[in-house]
Amino acid sequence: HATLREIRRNPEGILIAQRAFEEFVTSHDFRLPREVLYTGCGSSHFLSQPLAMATTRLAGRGFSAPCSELLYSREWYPIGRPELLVAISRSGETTEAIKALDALNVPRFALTAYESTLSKKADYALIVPATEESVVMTHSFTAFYFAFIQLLLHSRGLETYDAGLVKSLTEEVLGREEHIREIVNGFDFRNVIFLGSGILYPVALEAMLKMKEMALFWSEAYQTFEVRHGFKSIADGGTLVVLLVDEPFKWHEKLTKEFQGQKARVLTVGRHDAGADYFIEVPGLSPPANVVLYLPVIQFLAYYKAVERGLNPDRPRFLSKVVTW
Ligand code: F1P
Repeated sequence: HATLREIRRNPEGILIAQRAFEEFVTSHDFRLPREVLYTGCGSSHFLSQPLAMATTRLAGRGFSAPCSELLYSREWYPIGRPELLVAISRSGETTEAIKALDALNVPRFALTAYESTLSKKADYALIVPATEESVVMTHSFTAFYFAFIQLLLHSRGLETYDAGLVKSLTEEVLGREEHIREIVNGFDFRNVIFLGSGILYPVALEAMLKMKEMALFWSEAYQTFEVRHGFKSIADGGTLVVLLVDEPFKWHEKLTKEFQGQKARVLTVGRHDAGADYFIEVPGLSPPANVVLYLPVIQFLAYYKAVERGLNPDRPRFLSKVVTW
């Protein structure tokens, strides 16, 4: 499958991203402003969320909304006074993303894989050529994220990440592929709940989408401890709970026990196992780049669930690579 090849290309995506970032900053005298509004559709929207969070964290204000909300319901959102609109689209041809560029009267920035309608229409374009055959976004998500985080750090006068190091840590995570396949094949779960907090929450959302897109499979995502407030009633012996966490503390262990008490099984993805049934270790890397190391894990999970269900994740039913209208 193209999808599998593309997931395995995550480390290469880091280098593609680094090259795109370096080319961009050498050819443009550009700094990201303090207040930035991010938008996209589907995976590109879930990518806009951690970018907005990182912007807020790194001495600024970031906000994200799906393109369609920006177009038709923006009066309901605290958009603030953005100085730049960043539209994200792998294809650069998604109707809503192209239209969203015109939603506000501010400078426009495109983050995309191609010279496209979006890149040509925007005032600035960061083209990260992590191109994909599959309908679903995998390594392109990672590459777009890393390239933009580098640009953000550079814009704030902060030290950028060592791309070679991030690439080798990503390779280490790819080494977990067989273990992930065994977990998926060893437990025939009927539904899956992804949990993440802070910048790992949008990773949980992306994981939920990957499961739906690739494996046509029932999945949910919550901010980690929010799941206890009603939502956990659906978890039983047929449930896999995937806990994404850099540094677990007591509450994570308690949460794991609570789910195990309901006969659900817990998979921790992170630095320590927090008492879970399964554990995928992710090497240490400071936020916001740590996100990069979780992405191949959630992509492999969805991929192997799809294969187990006899589906072709390259061409999921009812979906198309570019959504136009
Ligand atoms: C956005 C998107 C993808 C999704 C599917 C349909 O595409 O929603 O995230 O996986 O392929 O399109 P794009 O605007 O990033 O090209």
